[in-house]
Amino acid sequence: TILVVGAGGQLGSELTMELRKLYGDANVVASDIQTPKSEELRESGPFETLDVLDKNRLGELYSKYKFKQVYHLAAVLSATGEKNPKFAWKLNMDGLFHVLDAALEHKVEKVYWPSSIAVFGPNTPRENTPQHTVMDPNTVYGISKQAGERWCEYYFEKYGLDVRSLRYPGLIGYKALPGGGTTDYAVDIYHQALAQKTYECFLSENTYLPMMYMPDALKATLDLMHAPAEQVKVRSSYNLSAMSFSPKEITEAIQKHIPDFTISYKPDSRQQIADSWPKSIDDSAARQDWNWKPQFGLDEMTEDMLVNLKKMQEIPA
Ligand code: VAH
Repeated sequence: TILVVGAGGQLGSELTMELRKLYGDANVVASDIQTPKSEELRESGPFETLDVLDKNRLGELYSKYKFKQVYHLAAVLSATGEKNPKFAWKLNMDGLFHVLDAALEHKVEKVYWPSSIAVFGPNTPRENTPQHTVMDPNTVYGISKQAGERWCEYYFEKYGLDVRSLRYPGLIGYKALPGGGTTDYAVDIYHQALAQKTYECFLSENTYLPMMYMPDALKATLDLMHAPAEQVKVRSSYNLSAMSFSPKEITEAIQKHIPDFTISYKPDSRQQIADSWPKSIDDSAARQDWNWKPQFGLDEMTEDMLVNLKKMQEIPA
């Protein structure tokens, strides 16, 4: 069986459904601190409440289900983390330690833990950011991801735990809303374009950020987890990339479908976070080690997002 921690989140809810398709509904236990809103997630397979800070509860679940793999996706993201730095550090770090220690104790075969482009900071080269480079993250979320990468590599080197990780760019999907990140504008904009044909963007028009459509993120995660262990040479976390765009460019892509869509700009505190992150990422290590290759660019994603969001709006909630 597989455990997904944080299964109710933007990535967790889609990854859980993908894993259930692959391994069978009954073999993928979804867990989160609260019952997920998505009925599909609740109805399609086992769900357990789990606060990842509750080590005993985690142990109970490991003993009950004897997990072979664990996907630990529970975290406080960048923007939310800045509002509550100490809690963000505690949840992101203690949550990771609980999952790693339980995985060792219960002989879990593979652990997945997501990192992020947020591990890079103001002094990191911002174009084609290398796999190994200067990293001076200045958000608590980024600091916790950098520390988390160090610990994942340590558990692999020192204890032989097969833990794998990807530095996700901003993730965009239509099935679940994002949870308090700086890249969330790129999801909100599609909803607003359909709902009211205008969007007030919290980042400035030329803020370039690395982004990825959810199907590519799911494929990368499963490709990495299915690769033979000896091919997984990076045990901190792999750079991963699909595209980079600015609010101006995603607006132009949407206007090809909704010509009278308009955008206005009202940068807020998230602008500083975005300005500390890379504009583009060099993911050649992932391409070499386990044949990573993205499928979706901005136009393909925009078409797919609008078509599917329209369909979801037509089906009464
Ligand atoms: C965030 N969506 O904005 C997340 C992600 C690269 C960004 O880590 O915090």
